[in-house]
Amino acid sequence: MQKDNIQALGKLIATPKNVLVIGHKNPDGDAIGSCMGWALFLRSLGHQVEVIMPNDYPDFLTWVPAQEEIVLFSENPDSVQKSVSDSDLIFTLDFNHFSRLGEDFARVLKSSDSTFVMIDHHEQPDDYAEVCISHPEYGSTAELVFECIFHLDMLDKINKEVASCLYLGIMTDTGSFKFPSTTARTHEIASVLITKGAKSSEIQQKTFDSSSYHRLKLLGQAMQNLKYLPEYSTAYIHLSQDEMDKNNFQKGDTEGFVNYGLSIKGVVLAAIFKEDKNQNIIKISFRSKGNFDVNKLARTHFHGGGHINAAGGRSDLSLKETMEKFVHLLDAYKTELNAAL
Ligand SMILES: [Mn+2]
Repeated sequence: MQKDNIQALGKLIATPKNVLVIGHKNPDGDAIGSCMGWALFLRSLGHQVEVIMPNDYPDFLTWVPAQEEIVLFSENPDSVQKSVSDSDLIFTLDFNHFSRLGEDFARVLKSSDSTFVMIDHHEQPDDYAEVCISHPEYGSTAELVFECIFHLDMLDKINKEVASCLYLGIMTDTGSFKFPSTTARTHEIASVLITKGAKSSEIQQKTFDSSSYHRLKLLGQAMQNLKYLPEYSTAYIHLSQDEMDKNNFQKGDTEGFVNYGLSIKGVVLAAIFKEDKNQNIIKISFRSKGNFDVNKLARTHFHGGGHINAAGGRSDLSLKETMEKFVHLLDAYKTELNAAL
């Protein structure tokens, strides 16, 4: 972490300000955890803080401390617009490009003359932030938030609530400390957070063991649709709109499904293709093992991006055509795929 970034950050938060903390569209555990953790920390320093998300988040995150005060742009565009113009300082967490907010919200931020600070762990950050704390080598934004507080020498400000939020972000973005981005330092940080009051087992339970009956039925359908291509070390799943409707699909229900493909022995690349008839697109998530770069794959072929081992994208083709395109592409990556492990 760069010293001058921390100094600049320290200066910005040294006096009470009107602060917004903003996460990305379709917020996940890291977006909610890092934003709420950072917001509660800032509030303890005397700042006026509002947390804004572009749209709603899944039910399994409704246990998060103070999440009930999150303002959704999708439901309150006017009040958010006012908050943005009244703000002195805007933190954007867990994303690095306004396009991750959706068009309308992005426009509001583009026209703001607030000071922006980015804290994020995705590849290729945009240049809108005065202070840009961008570290793709980190497993989660929540871990980066912890490092900021650590380098600011303010660990004493981490109470049970802040600790629980940050633990959530680290836990969800590292697949419960499984992904390669998990380091000795990650465990060290988790240990500090537990000491500060985060209840590891309880947080795991509240986050992961909160499935609905319908979600498990949908997982069953997804597993029925699982395809395995050993010659490309690849497995993929699809869900049609019809299959999701039949199983009463709720936001967040397919979270983690893609990892089942990756759990097959020898599989290096896994994908899930979900039909979205509302937006008339196919939503795609990619996961990989080893050094096979799904960020590059998603950026080059599916209008997306993310990290080396986890990325997302979309396609305007039909579900069937999208999967055909994907399978067709694999040939060009065959050597890379079979050498990644
Ligand atoms: Mn993240």
